[in-house]
Amino acid sequence: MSHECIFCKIAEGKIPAKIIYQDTDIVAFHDINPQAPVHFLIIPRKHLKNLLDVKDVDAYVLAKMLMVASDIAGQLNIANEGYRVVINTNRQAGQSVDHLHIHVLGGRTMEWPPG
Ligand code: DGP
Repeated sequence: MSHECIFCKIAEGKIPAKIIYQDTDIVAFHDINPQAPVHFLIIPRKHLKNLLDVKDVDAYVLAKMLMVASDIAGQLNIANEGYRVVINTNRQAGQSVDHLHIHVLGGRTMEWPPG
């Protein structure tokens, strides 16, 4: 864990978040600044900065994050119409929190390519 990391603190329950799902590996919670009618994040409990930090040992957790994203998308009724999964990696891509997270967005039409 990183003492200064806001997502580590959310994972540890030290700061509040609207938690959707959690288990021993991952936590899913609603984004504080939603960019779509449904916008939630999924993080590993393990502090990884971003995709560039992921090693073989993390593959199971990364796959679980993606599968849980689909499960929650179904529960929140965005799966059939469509949802987008985004992993911003480093600053130019828009990463502002240095703890690996996947964004899941849905409930509106989205542009492609993104801006
Ligand atoms: P990114 O820009 O890809 O690093 O996305 C970070 C996201 O995290 C951004 O959409 C806002 C969200 N966020 C930042 N701080 C908090 C927080 O304290 N709680 C919650 N729920 N979301 C946060």
